[in-house]
Amino acid sequence: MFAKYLIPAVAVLGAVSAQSSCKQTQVEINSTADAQTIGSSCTTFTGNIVIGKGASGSIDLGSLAQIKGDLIAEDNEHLTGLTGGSLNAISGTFQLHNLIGLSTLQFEKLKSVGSIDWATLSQLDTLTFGTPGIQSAKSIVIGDTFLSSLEGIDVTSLDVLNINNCHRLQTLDLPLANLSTTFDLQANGASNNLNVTLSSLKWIANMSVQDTQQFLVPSLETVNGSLRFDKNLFTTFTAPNLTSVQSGDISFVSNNKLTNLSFPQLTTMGGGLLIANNTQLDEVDGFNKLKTVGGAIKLRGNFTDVSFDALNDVKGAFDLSSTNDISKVCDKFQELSSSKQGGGGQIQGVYHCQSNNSLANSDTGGNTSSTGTTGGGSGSSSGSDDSAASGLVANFAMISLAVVGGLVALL
Ligand SMILES: *[C@@H]1O[C@H](CO)[C@@H](O)[C@H](O)[C@H]1NC(C)=O
Ligand SMILES: *[C@@H]1O[C@H](CO)[C@@H](O)[C@H](O)[C@H]1NC(C)=O
Ligand SMILES: *[C@@H]1O[C@H](CO)[C@@H](O)[C@H](O)[C@H]1NC(C)=O
Ligand SMILES: *[C@@H]1O[C@H](CO)[C@@H](O)[C@H](O)[C@H]1NC(C)=O
Ligand SMILES: *[C@@H]1O[C@H](CO)[C@@H](O)[C@H](O)[C@H]1NC(C)=O
Ligand SMILES: *[C@@H]1O[C@H](CO)[C@@H](O)[C@H](O)[C@H]1NC(C)=O
Ligand SMILES: *[C@@H]1O[C@H](CO)[C@@H](O)[C@H](O)[C@H]1NC(C)=O
Ligand SMILES: *[C@@H]1O[C@H](CO)[C@@H](O)[C@H](O)[C@H]1NC(C)=O
Ligand SMILES: *[C@@H]1O[C@H](CO)[C@@H](O)[C@H](O)[C@H]1NC(C)=O
Ligand SMILES: *[C@@H]1O[C@H](CO)[C@@H](O)[C@H](O)[C@H]1NC(C)=O
Ligand SMILES: CC(=O)N[C@H]1CO[C@H](CO)[C@@H](O)[C@@H]1O
Repeated sequence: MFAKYLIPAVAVLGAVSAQSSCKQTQVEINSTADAQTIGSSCTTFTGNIVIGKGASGSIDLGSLAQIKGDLIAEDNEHLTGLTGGSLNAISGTFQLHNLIGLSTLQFEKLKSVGSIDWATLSQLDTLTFGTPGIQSAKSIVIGDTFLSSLEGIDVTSLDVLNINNCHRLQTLDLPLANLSTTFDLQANGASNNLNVTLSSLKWIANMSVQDTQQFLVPSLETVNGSLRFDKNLFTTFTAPNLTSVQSGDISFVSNNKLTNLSFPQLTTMGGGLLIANNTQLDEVDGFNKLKTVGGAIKLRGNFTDVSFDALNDVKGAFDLSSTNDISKVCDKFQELSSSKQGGGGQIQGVYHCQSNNSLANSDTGGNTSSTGTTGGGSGSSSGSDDSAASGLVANFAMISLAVVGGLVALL
């Protein structure tokens, strides 16, 4: 009776037994009956289980407890539900792609998956998982779903997290403590206004966050990569416990409601700092313990005041430009410029500072090479000539200001 599940190669071997049917490269199931035939003889299935494109309605995986392989359903508009009341682990990928009729996903015992890869699930509103639900995964990628909550995903450690285009998701609250490779958020919330709370997050590598309305990381201590925030709607961002960014940059670009940026404990950065086109940010005064910057500092905006009280060692350029008159601020920072530019040498790259630059906000690129080669402006240069702005292009890639800073430092 299991012969119909066997791939031809296995069938040819004639090894038709309950034992061998629990281990196959791949089995395609089209109905609950198909699934339950597997479940009734195997608690663990080794191989991939694929829901056939011809399957329709709801499929129940029955008493199957473990899949050592992938569970895949894709390109099926007739599949409305997928249930596995006994399933506690999927060692491979739990992949659901382009299932526009799927409205129920019920896996109350599922605790561990290799990775979650879900895309285009336009009817899936909630996950019916346990409390807690999934506690172990390496990678979670969820895009273009109807999910209004990620309740049921309770991982504390991950390599990759990417959540995008979930327009009904208004809040994201995860117990995540450590994220070791990349974290990307983009285009979630009804009007790109997701509220994110990561109360336990202590350690992250690269993080790129767009379109959030609130982003709370009260415990964040270490960034071993770059932090990039683009087009968010929050008014305040604070990383109260962040002391160091080991190897990357911090960038805040085009967050047009941001009024308060605060990194009160940050002392060292391996890379550079880019703050640009956050047009409500009048004062940059939230980095007052920052001493060492391995890259460049580039600030563009409607600033009236900028202070870095502890700044002592900037390996790259210091490039500040405001739509407002900041000549007093420029005078202060000139004292830190290289001896060639008349300062004390704390800034090793080129120092450039400019008031009344009506184009200050149009330069959001991370590439500061032109400021490195122009030789910098005088402390309070003004007027329309802005060689820095004209030489730069907007670049949303994670350009390393550290690299640019390194180049500048060599000049
Ligand atoms: C499910 O359907 C596919 C093709 O429609 C077929 O190849 C496969 O054998 C079916 N699976 C079972 C268990 O009958
Ligand atoms: C987080 O994970 C990384 C990479 O696996 C590891 O090096 C680091 O020590 C971890 N940090 C914490 C706080 O667990
Ligand atoms: C972070 O991103 C940078 C630049 O893309 C890359 O070189 C680095 O390896 C990444 N770090 C991690 C931990 O993935
Ligand atoms: C999201 O955060 C904003 C700002 O803190 C708040 O006004 C709003 O009510 C929050 N929305 C939800 C759904 O929690
Ligand atoms: C911030 O760091 C301090 C000192 O290490 C610690 O006592 C405190 O609990 C941390 N706060 C949070 C919210 O993690
Ligand atoms: C900015 O935010 C920080 C952290 O929340 C807070 O301590 C500080 O008072 C705020 N500054 C202003 C001017 O609101
Ligand atoms: C920022 O400065 C630009 C150029 O002067 C101006 O058009 C814009 O209104 C200013 N924005 C704010 C929020 O002050
Ligand atoms: C600056 O931000 C505004 C929105 O606040 C955006 O429309 C504009 O394109 C941004 N400019 C650049 C150069 O990125
Ligand atoms: C920066 O821009 C200049 C000219 O615009 C280009 O030649 C250079 O390769 C760029 N550097 C990086 C690191 O992208
Ligand atoms: C900036 O513009 C204001 C108003 O036009 C002017 O008073 C001031 O002298 C200018 N500052 C510099 C540094 O050119
Ligand atoms: C603790 C840790 O993992 N540190 C790493 C941070 O990133 C740099 C370079 O990206 C690595 O060399 C460190 O080992």
